[in-house]
Amino acid sequence: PRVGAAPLLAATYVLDDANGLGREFDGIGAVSGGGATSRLLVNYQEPYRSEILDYLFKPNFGASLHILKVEIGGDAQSTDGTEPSHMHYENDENYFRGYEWWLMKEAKKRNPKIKLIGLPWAFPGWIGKGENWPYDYPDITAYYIVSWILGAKQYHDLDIDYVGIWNERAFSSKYIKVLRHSLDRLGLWNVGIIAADGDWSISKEMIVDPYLNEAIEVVGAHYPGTKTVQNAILTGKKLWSSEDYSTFNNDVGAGCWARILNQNYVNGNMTATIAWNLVASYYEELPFGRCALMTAQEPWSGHYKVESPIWITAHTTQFTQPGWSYLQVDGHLEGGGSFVALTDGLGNLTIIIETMSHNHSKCIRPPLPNFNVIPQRATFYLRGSFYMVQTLQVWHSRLDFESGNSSLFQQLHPLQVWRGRFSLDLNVDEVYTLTTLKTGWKCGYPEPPPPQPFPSIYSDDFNIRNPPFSEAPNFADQTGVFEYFVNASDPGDHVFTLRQVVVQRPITWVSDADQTISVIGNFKWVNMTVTCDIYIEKPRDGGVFIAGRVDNGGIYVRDSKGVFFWVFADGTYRVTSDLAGKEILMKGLAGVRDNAWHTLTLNIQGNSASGLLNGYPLWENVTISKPGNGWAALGTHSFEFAQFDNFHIEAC
Ligand code: 147
Ligand code: CA
Repeated sequence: PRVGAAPLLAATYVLDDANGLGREFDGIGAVSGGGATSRLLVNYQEPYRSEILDYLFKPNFGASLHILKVEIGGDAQSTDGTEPSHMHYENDENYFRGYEWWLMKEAKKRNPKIKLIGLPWAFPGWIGKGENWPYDYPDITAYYIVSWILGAKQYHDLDIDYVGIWNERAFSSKYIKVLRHSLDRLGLWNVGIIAADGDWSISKEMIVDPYLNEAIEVVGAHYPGTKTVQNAILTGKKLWSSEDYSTFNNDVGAGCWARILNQNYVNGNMTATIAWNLVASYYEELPFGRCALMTAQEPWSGHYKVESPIWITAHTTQFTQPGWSYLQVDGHLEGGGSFVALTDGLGNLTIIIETMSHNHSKCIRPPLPNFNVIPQRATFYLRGSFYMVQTLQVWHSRLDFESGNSSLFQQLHPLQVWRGRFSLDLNVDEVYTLTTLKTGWKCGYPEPPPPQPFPSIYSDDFNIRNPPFSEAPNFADQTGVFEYFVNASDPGDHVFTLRQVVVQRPITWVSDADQTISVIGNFKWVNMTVTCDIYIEKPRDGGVFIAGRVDNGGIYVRDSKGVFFWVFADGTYRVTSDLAGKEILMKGLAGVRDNAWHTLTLNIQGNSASGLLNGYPLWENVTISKPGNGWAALGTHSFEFAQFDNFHIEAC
């Protein structure tokens, strides 16, 4: 009962299963990758790392996700970094690179029923035999993708449930059929194809091509704005929002997420929604910083934050499962907002109501047409098998944009249902879950440590015999892939190093740089000394750099500026203010050659920089104007092998 004036608007809604149910529900999920979005997560110390994973995957705990979608690494830039491929080269196979295998296993450990999806953003160059296109040799591409699925099973005992085509890029009907055929031939009938992870346009081709239609299990669209198209419905397939959200994870992000989780079904018949991205574990200054369900971007401090979208997710995920069914209802509330109702077919009922206002639920895309939401009284009539329901558990969130004191996923007093009828007074910017399930849970862990900047003195000698991951902590590759490497026969100090291993331009998703680069540290650093041992492997025009004040990465990596100190196998050096190497500040002879170790030091103080080779001054008093701050970095002149060792920064 509401205190004070009666609500302006009162309306009734009927929930009835007597005439059958609506579509089958396939779950709520999130994407790791597309790209490198979980990069910093793996280096969290325990217990924080396990806590974060619990908030994401543990059933009846936090987000309790039903679906985990990961990038099939393609050695190329895919938004916030590169992810390594399981096949860098044609005759190469390795299923222990990167962190997606580990993440899938951690998710499965917590929820054995979680559905797994793999999707490539990019492919290693050899797939296209030199062309920037993955469909000229569909058998090769299918072999590459099927290998990833087989490797998941063979080396990690992971059953992949779905596989995609090429994220947000062209699809090929021919390739999709070849992929389906390759999967079937290997007995992978249970792996469903999702297509085409872009707009809905593939549905038009599916309608006129029964073989294509047959090959595809799910039509997946991105950022559909809660709407589908007639052709998609005509395919008769499951419709998913296979990537959505991508909104900064404050309360507006939570509002976006609450609205689309309901309305993707209500307006668009979509039975799964997948958030980009799972957890913001990449440097915040990279593109789309914190556009994730929660934040864990400081492995050096252990600090992380369970943001409000986690609790919005819980409203659906803790009280439904893939395999439940939506009830047939219109789902629009008369005063604005929406509701969905789901059942397990065994008597359980879950109703999720959202009343998100326009300005408090905008997502990053597409633009949101205007609408109004007002306080309202909703009366529900439960009919059919739900007539017998007597009590509903109540979970409530109110996003408060005035005080900032939102109340998130709180359990309220159970609601008594009287002869299949109950009423609820709804305010604006609220989420309610009403459910017969008593399993809901909100508790969590003690506060993690407070935030800390990246340590201003930092070293890595890469001396680790059996590293748990192929990549060294905190290095965030932006073009190319940098891996731990062992020089078994090295007589001296460089048995264990870091090596750049991508030697051919990949089939890219965006414009990777023509150089390779990995960034590290604090974007706010102004003054710094970077030292690193380097080893050029490529004769003649091979070359490497170390850098400071690097100001860009992710999809903008090609435009990175900073202070770059290069040495080349031909014995020359350069200082440039850009990664592309076009803006030369200084150049000369250094005497560096390939296949030998040298030590580079770059010193940036105020508006002046200097460089040392093997501890001796090589150049000095180079004036720098822009940028004023940025990360440290290392990398190579082209897609070429090179090694790095004894990396050291002192910065402020
Ligand atoms: C998506 C990508 O699939 C993700 O990897 C990530 O980059 C995400 C960031 O928001 O964006 O790609 C899109 C890029 C542009 C549009 C839609 C999706 N767009 O302009 O409609
Ligand atoms: Ca070493």
